[in-house]
Amino acid sequence: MAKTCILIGAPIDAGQRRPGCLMGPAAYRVAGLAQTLCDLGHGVQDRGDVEVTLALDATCANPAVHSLPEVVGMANALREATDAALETGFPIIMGGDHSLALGSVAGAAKHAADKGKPLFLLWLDAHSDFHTPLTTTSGNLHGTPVAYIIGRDGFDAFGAFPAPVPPENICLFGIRSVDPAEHAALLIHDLEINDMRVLDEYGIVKPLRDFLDKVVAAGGMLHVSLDVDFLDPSVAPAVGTTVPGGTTIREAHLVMELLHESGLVTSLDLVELNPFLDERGRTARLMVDLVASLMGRKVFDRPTRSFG
Ligand code: B3U
Ligand code: MN
Ligand code: MN
Repeated sequence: MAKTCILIGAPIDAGQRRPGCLMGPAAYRVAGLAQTLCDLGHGVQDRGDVEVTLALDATCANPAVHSLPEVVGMANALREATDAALETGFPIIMGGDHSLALGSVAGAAKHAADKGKPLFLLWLDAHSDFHTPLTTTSGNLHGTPVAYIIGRDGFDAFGAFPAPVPPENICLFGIRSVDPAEHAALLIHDLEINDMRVLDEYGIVKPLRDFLDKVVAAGGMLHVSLDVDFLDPSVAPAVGTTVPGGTTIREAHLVMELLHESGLVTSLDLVELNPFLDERGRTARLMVDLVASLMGRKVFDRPTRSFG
Protein backbone atom coordinates (compact mmCIF):
# COMPACT_ATOMS: atom_id res chain seq x y z
CA MET A 1 0.00 0.00 0.00
CA ALA A 2 1.33 3.40 -0.92
CA LYS A 3 2.36 5.57 2.00
CA THR A 4 3.23 9.21 2.44
CA CYS A 5 6.84 9.05 3.56
CA ILE A 6 7.91 12.04 5.59
CA LEU A 7 11.66 12.54 5.62
CA ILE A 8 13.00 14.31 8.70
CA GLY A 9 16.67 15.25 8.87
CA ALA A 10 18.28 14.93 12.30
CA PRO A 11 21.87 16.10 11.86
CA ILE A 12 23.47 15.30 15.20
CA ASP A 13 26.80 13.77 16.13
CA ALA A 14 27.00 15.06 19.71
CA GLY A 15 25.67 11.77 21.12
CA GLN A 16 29.12 10.25 20.60
CA ARG A 17 32.63 11.57 20.02
CA ARG A 18 33.41 10.96 16.39
CA PRO A 19 32.48 13.85 14.13
CA GLY A 20 30.63 13.10 10.92
CA CYS A 21 27.16 11.69 11.61
CA LEU A 22 25.75 15.15 11.25
CA MET A 23 26.34 14.79 7.52
CA GLY A 24 24.05 11.74 7.52
CA PRO A 25 20.85 13.45 6.32
CA ALA A 26 22.75 15.07 3.44
CA ALA A 27 24.21 11.69 2.47
CA TYR A 28 20.76 10.07 2.37
CA ARG A 29 19.54 12.86 0.13
CA VAL A 30 22.55 12.48 -2.18
CA ALA A 31 22.08 8.69 -2.22
CA GLY A 32 18.57 9.23 -3.58
CA LEU A 33 16.33 8.17 -0.72
CA ALA A 34 13.40 10.35 -1.84
CA GLN A 35 13.57 9.22 -5.48
CA THR A 36 13.84 5.58 -4.41
CA LEU A 37 10.64 5.90 -2.40
CA CYS A 38 8.88 7.71 -5.26
CA ASP A 39 9.92 4.96 -7.67
CA LEU A 40 8.20 2.45 -5.38
CA GLY A 41 4.97 4.41 -5.71
CA HIS A 42 5.04 6.22 -2.38
CA GLY A 43 4.44 9.89 -1.79
CA VAL A 44 7.41 11.72 -0.31
CA GLN A 45 7.69 14.95 1.66
CA ASP A 46 11.13 16.04 2.74
CA ARG A 47 10.59 18.35 5.70
CA GLY A 48 14.26 19.32 5.78
CA ASP A 49 16.43 19.17 8.89
CA VAL A 50 14.79 19.87 12.24
CA GLU A 51 15.66 23.12 13.97
CA VAL A 52 17.29 22.60 17.32
CA THR A 53 17.19 24.93 20.28
CA LEU A 54 20.03 24.09 22.65
CA ALA A 55 18.80 23.15 26.14
CA LEU A 56 21.42 25.32 27.81
CA ASP A 57 20.18 24.71 31.35
CA ALA A 58 20.37 20.88 31.07
CA THR A 59 22.58 19.24 33.70
CA CYS A 60 23.61 15.72 34.69
CA ALA A 61 25.19 14.36 37.88
CA ASN A 62 27.58 12.17 35.86
CA PRO A 63 30.56 14.33 34.79
CA ALA A 64 31.37 11.92 31.93
CA VAL A 65 28.20 12.92 30.08
CA HIS A 66 28.92 15.46 27.35
CA SER A 67 26.92 17.56 24.90
CA LEU A 68 23.72 17.38 26.93
CA PRO A 69 22.30 20.70 25.60
CA GLU A 70 22.67 19.50 22.00
CA VAL A 71 21.22 16.05 22.65
CA VAL A 72 18.28 17.32 24.72
CA GLY A 73 17.63 20.03 22.12
CA MET A 74 17.53 17.48 19.31
CA ALA A 75 15.32 15.15 21.35
CA ASN A 76 12.83 17.95 21.99
CA ALA A 77 12.70 18.89 18.32
CA LEU A 78 12.34 15.33 17.08
CA ARG A 79 9.67 14.37 19.61
CA GLU A 80 7.45 17.08 18.14
CA ALA A 81 8.42 16.40 14.53
CA THR A 82 7.85 12.64 14.74
CA ASP A 83 4.55 12.95 16.56
CA ALA A 84 3.35 15.50 14.00
CA ALA A 85 4.53 13.44 11.01
CA LEU A 86 2.66 10.37 12.27
CA GLU A 87 -0.60 12.33 11.94
CA THR A 88 -0.33 12.28 8.18
CA GLY A 89 2.31 9.79 7.12
CA PHE A 90 5.22 7.49 7.71
CA PRO A 91 8.14 9.30 9.36
CA ILE A 92 11.65 8.34 8.30
CA ILE A 93 14.20 10.00 10.57
CA MET A 94 17.51 10.46 8.77
CA GLY A 95 20.27 10.63 11.39
CA GLY A 96 22.41 11.51 13.00
CA ASP A 97 23.71 9.34 15.82
CA HIS A 98 21.44 7.08 17.87
CA SER A 99 20.83 9.72 20.57
CA LEU A 100 18.15 11.03 18.20
CA ALA A 101 15.95 8.09 19.26
CA LEU A 102 15.57 9.84 22.63
CA GLY A 103 13.26 12.12 20.65
CA SER A 104 11.89 10.10 17.74
CA VAL A 105 10.66 7.20 19.87
CA ALA A 106 9.23 9.64 22.43
CA GLY A 107 7.20 11.19 19.61
CA ALA A 108 6.05 7.78 18.39
CA ALA A 109 5.14 6.74 21.95
CA LYS A 110 3.14 9.90 22.51
CA HIS A 111 1.33 9.41 19.21
CA ALA A 112 0.53 5.75 19.96
CA ALA A 113 -0.74 6.64 23.44
CA ASP A 114 -2.97 9.38 22.02
CA LYS A 115 -4.43 6.84 19.58
CA GLY A 116 -4.90 4.28 22.36
CA LYS A 117 -2.49 1.79 20.72
CA PRO A 118 0.48 0.00 22.24
CA LEU A 119 3.88 0.85 20.77
CA PHE A 120 6.41 -1.87 19.93
CA LEU A 121 10.06 -1.23 19.17
CA LEU A 122 12.49 -3.21 17.01
CA TRP A 123 16.09 -2.18 17.79
CA LEU A 124 18.41 -3.34 14.99
CA ASP A 125 21.84 -2.70 16.46
CA ALA A 126 25.16 -4.21 17.55
CA HIS A 127 24.61 -2.48 20.90
CA SER A 128 21.86 -2.63 23.48
CA ASP A 129 21.95 1.16 24.10
CA PHE A 130 20.64 0.45 27.61
CA HIS A 131 22.81 2.81 29.68
CA THR A 132 21.29 5.67 31.60
CA PRO A 133 23.08 9.03 31.79
CA LEU A 134 24.11 7.90 35.29
CA THR A 135 25.64 4.54 34.27
CA THR A 136 27.44 5.45 31.03
CA THR A 137 31.21 5.53 31.38
CA SER A 138 31.84 6.79 27.84
CA GLY A 139 29.43 9.68 28.47
CA ASN A 140 28.06 9.11 24.95
CA LEU A 141 24.32 9.52 25.07
CA HIS A 142 23.77 7.47 21.91
CA GLY A 143 24.20 4.50 24.26
CA THR A 144 21.09 5.41 26.32
CA PRO A 145 17.81 5.60 24.36
CA VAL A 146 16.42 2.13 25.15
CA ALA A 147 16.69 2.83 28.89
CA TYR A 148 14.80 6.12 28.47
CA ILE A 149 12.13 4.44 26.36
CA ILE A 150 11.21 1.95 29.09
CA GLY A 151 11.18 4.74 31.70
CA ARG A 152 14.37 4.08 33.69
CA ASP A 153 15.63 6.78 36.09
CA GLY A 154 18.42 9.22 35.30
CA PHE A 155 16.90 11.14 32.41
CA ASP A 156 15.74 14.25 34.31
CA ALA A 157 17.23 16.56 31.69
CA PHE A 158 14.95 15.04 29.03
CA GLY A 159 11.70 15.19 31.02
CA ALA A 160 9.59 12.12 31.74
CA PHE A 161 9.22 9.76 28.76
CA PRO A 162 5.68 10.39 27.45
CA ALA A 163 4.35 6.82 27.58
CA PRO A 164 7.04 4.32 28.61
CA VAL A 165 7.14 1.25 26.38
CA PRO A 166 6.77 -2.03 28.32
CA PRO A 167 10.10 -3.90 28.10
CA GLU A 168 8.38 -6.95 26.64
CA ASN A 169 7.30 -4.80 23.65
CA ILE A 170 10.96 -4.18 22.79
CA CYS A 171 13.02 -6.51 20.65
CA LEU A 172 16.80 -6.02 20.57
CA PHE A 173 18.01 -7.69 17.40
CA GLY A 174 21.59 -8.34 16.31
CA ILE A 175 23.33 -7.24 19.52
CA ARG A 176 26.91 -8.30 20.18
CA SER A 177 28.39 -5.52 22.34
CA VAL A 178 26.96 -4.94 25.82
CA ASP A 179 28.72 -3.07 28.67
CA PRO A 180 28.66 -4.53 32.22
CA ALA A 181 26.16 -1.97 33.58
CA GLU A 182 23.86 -2.58 30.63
CA HIS A 183 24.19 -6.32 31.07
CA ALA A 184 23.20 -6.10 34.75
CA ALA A 185 20.20 -3.92 33.92
CA LEU A 186 19.07 -6.17 31.05
CA LEU A 187 18.95 -9.10 33.47
CA ILE A 188 16.27 -7.39 35.56
CA HIS A 189 14.13 -6.04 32.73
CA ASP A 190 12.20 -8.28 30.43
CA LEU A 191 13.23 -7.11 26.97
CA GLU A 192 13.27 -9.61 24.15
CA ILE A 193 16.96 -10.10 23.42
CA ASN A 194 17.96 -11.63 20.13
CA ASP A 195 21.72 -11.37 20.28
CA MET A 196 23.98 -12.80 17.61
CA ARG A 197 24.11 -16.10 19.48
CA VAL A 198 20.37 -16.49 18.93
CA LEU A 199 20.48 -15.34 15.31
CA ASP A 200 23.37 -17.67 14.49
CA GLU A 201 21.43 -20.66 15.77
CA TYR A 202 17.90 -19.86 14.56
CA GLY A 203 18.54 -17.45 11.72
CA ILE A 204 16.66 -14.20 11.59
CA VAL A 205 13.26 -15.45 10.37
CA LYS A 206 11.85 -17.29 13.38
CA PRO A 207 12.85 -14.75 16.07
CA LEU A 208 11.58 -11.85 13.96
CA ARG A 209 8.29 -13.55 13.03
CA ASP A 210 7.67 -14.41 16.70
CA PHE A 211 8.07 -10.75 17.63
CA LEU A 212 5.88 -9.55 14.74
CA ASP A 213 3.17 -12.01 15.83
CA LYS A 214 3.12 -10.26 19.20
CA VAL A 215 2.66 -6.88 17.51
CA VAL A 216 -0.23 -8.26 15.45
CA ALA A 217 -1.90 -9.85 18.49
CA ALA A 218 -1.75 -6.56 20.39
CA GLY A 219 -2.87 -4.39 17.43
CA GLY A 220 0.27 -2.33 18.02
CA MET A 221 2.25 0.31 16.17
CA LEU A 222 5.85 -0.59 15.40
CA HIS A 223 8.83 1.75 15.39
CA VAL A 224 12.03 0.38 13.82
CA SER A 225 15.38 1.87 14.77
CA LEU A 226 18.09 0.80 12.32
CA ASP A 227 21.67 1.42 13.43
CA VAL A 228 24.26 1.07 10.65
CA ASP A 229 26.34 -1.16 12.94
CA PHE A 230 23.58 -3.81 12.82
CA LEU A 231 25.39 -4.67 9.59
CA ASP A 232 28.83 -6.18 9.48
CA PRO A 233 31.51 -3.48 9.07
CA SER A 234 32.85 -5.27 6.00
CA VAL A 235 29.70 -4.27 4.12
CA ALA A 236 28.84 -1.08 6.03
CA PRO A 237 32.07 0.68 6.97
CA ALA A 238 30.59 4.17 7.50
CA VAL A 239 30.06 3.97 11.24
CA GLY A 240 32.10 5.13 14.23
CA THR A 241 31.57 2.08 16.42
CA THR A 242 32.29 -0.93 14.26
CA VAL A 243 31.68 -4.33 15.81
CA PRO A 244 32.68 -7.37 13.75
CA GLY A 245 30.26 -10.25 13.35
CA GLY A 246 27.25 -8.27 12.18
CA THR A 247 24.51 -9.19 9.76
CA THR A 248 25.14 -9.74 6.08
CA ILE A 249 23.55 -7.70 3.31
CA ARG A 250 21.15 -10.55 2.57
CA GLU A 251 20.13 -11.05 6.20
CA ALA A 252 19.44 -7.34 6.57
CA HIS A 253 17.36 -7.32 3.37
CA LEU A 254 15.40 -10.31 4.60
CA VAL A 255 14.63 -8.49 7.86
CA MET A 256 13.34 -5.57 5.80
CA GLU A 257 11.33 -7.80 3.46
CA LEU A 258 9.66 -9.58 6.36
CA LEU A 259 8.88 -6.22 7.94
CA HIS A 260 7.34 -5.04 4.68
CA GLU A 261 5.22 -8.17 4.34
CA SER A 262 3.99 -7.73 7.92
CA GLY A 263 2.59 -4.29 7.09
CA LEU A 264 3.20 -3.33 10.73
CA VAL A 265 5.93 -0.70 10.63
CA THR A 266 4.70 2.83 11.34
CA SER A 267 7.96 4.80 11.76
CA LEU A 268 11.67 4.38 11.11
CA ASP A 269 15.03 5.75 12.31
CA LEU A 270 18.19 5.51 10.20
CA VAL A 271 21.08 6.14 12.57
CA GLU A 272 24.84 6.28 12.97
CA LEU A 273 25.74 6.72 9.29
CA ASN A 274 29.02 8.65 9.25
CA PRO A 275 29.57 9.66 5.61
CA PHE A 276 33.10 10.81 6.41
CA LEU A 277 34.02 7.16 7.02
CA ASP A 278 32.24 5.79 3.96
CA GLU A 279 33.83 4.28 0.87
CA ARG A 280 32.43 6.01 -2.21
CA GLY A 281 28.95 6.14 -0.65
CA ARG A 282 28.50 2.39 -0.43
CA THR A 283 27.08 2.40 3.12
CA ALA A 284 24.67 5.24 2.35
CA ARG A 285 23.52 3.40 -0.76
CA LEU A 286 23.11 0.14 1.15
CA MET A 287 20.98 1.88 3.77
CA VAL A 288 18.79 3.36 1.00
CA ASP A 289 18.45 -0.11 -0.54
CA LEU A 290 17.41 -1.53 2.83
CA VAL A 291 14.75 1.16 3.15
CA ALA A 292 13.60 0.19 -0.35
CA SER A 293 13.13 -3.41 0.78
CA LEU A 294 11.24 -2.23 3.85
CA MET A 295 9.00 -0.14 1.62
CA GLY A 296 8.19 -2.87 -0.85
CA ARG A 297 10.98 -3.40 -3.36
CA LYS A 298 11.03 -7.05 -4.41
CA VAL A 299 12.81 -9.14 -7.01
CA PHE A 300 9.49 -10.71 -8.02
CA ASP A 301 6.07 -9.53 -6.97
CA ARG A 302 4.44 -12.78 -5.93
CA PRO A 303 3.32 -14.44 -2.71
CA THR A 304 6.10 -16.07 -0.75
CA ARG A 305 6.64 -19.59 -2.05
CA SER A 306 6.03 -22.31 0.46
CA PHE A 307 8.74 -24.93 0.83
CA GLY A 308 6.56 -27.03 3.12
N1 B3U B 1 28.02 0.79 25.03
C1 B3U B 1 29.05 1.72 24.65
C2 B3U B 1 29.28 1.70 23.16
C3 B3U B 1 28.16 2.09 22.28
C4 B3U B 1 26.83 2.14 22.49
N2 B3U B 1 26.25 2.49 21.36
C5 B3U B 1 27.19 2.63 20.52
N3 B3U B 1 28.35 2.40 21.05
N4 B3U B 1 27.04 2.93 19.21
C6 B3U B 1 28.74 3.11 25.17
O1 B3U B 1 29.56 4.00 24.96
O2 B3U B 1 27.70 3.33 25.79
MN1 MN C 1 22.70 2.24 18.55
MN1 MN D 1 25.23 0.49 17.60
